[in-house]
Amino acid sequence: MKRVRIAPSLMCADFISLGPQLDIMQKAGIDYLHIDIMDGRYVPNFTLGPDFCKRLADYSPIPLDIHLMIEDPDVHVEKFAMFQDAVVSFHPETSRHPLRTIALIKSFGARPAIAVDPAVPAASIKEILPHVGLVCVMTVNPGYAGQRLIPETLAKVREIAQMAASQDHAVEIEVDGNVSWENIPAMIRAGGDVLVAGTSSLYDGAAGLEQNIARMRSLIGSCQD
Ligand code: S6P
Ligand code: MG
Repeated sequence: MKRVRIAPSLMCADFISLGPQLDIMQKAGIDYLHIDIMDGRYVPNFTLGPDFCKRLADYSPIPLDIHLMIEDPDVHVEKFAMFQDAVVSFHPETSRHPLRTIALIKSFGARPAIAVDPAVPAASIKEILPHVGLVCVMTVNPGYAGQRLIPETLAKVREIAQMAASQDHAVEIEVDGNVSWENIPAMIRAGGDVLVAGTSSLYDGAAGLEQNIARMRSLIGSCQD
C-alpha cells in the first residue's frame, strides 16, 4: 500500500501561534511543510519568502516543500534551494529552459520538482518528468487559498501517474488546491501521493490542528482499505 503524505499549506496557518503548530506537526509525523512563494507577477498575489523558509528550517526538522509561483525562477532559486532536504517546485512555463532550472535546483542541494497549472496539459511535461522526483498538480488556479476544485484536473493527476509508470519513473504526485474532506478520496484514487492541506481541511476552523491531522490520516486509511 502506498504511503499518502500530508503537506500543510503554511500560508493558511495562524502565524501568531506558528511554533506550537509546528510542534504538533512534528509530533504527528507530518511529511512536508508546503510554502507558497508568490511574486505579484506570475500570480496576482504575494505571500511568503526566503526569510520565512529559513526560520522554519531552523526551527523544524520537517522538510520544506517550496512551491515557487514566480517569474524567472533561475534568478531566485538559490535562496530557496539551499535548505537541506527541501523540495523546490517551479512552473515550467516561467523558465525558458526548464531542464536548466532543474539542474540549478539540484546544484544547490534541493530536490527539483515542477508544478502544473490547471490549464497546462500533462503531455507538455513528458520530457521533464524523468528529471524530477515530485510533480505538484494544481487543482485550482495558482494565487489564492480558499478556491474551488477544477474537476478536470483529477484526470490530469491520473494521466501523469500513468505517464510516470510508462517511463518506469518513481515520482510523487502532489495535489494542491481545495484538498477538502470531500475531495480527498477522489484525489487519492486518481493517484495523488501528497496532499497539500489548507483551508479546506487542516485549517477549516472546525477543529484544532491535532484533531484535523488525525481525521485526515483516518480518511486516508479508509480510502486505502
Ligand atoms: C495556491 C497555493 C496553494 C494553497 C492551498 C490552500 O496558489 O499554491 O498551495 O495554499 O491550495 O489550500 P485550500 O484548501 O485553501 O485550497
Ligand atoms: Mg501551493
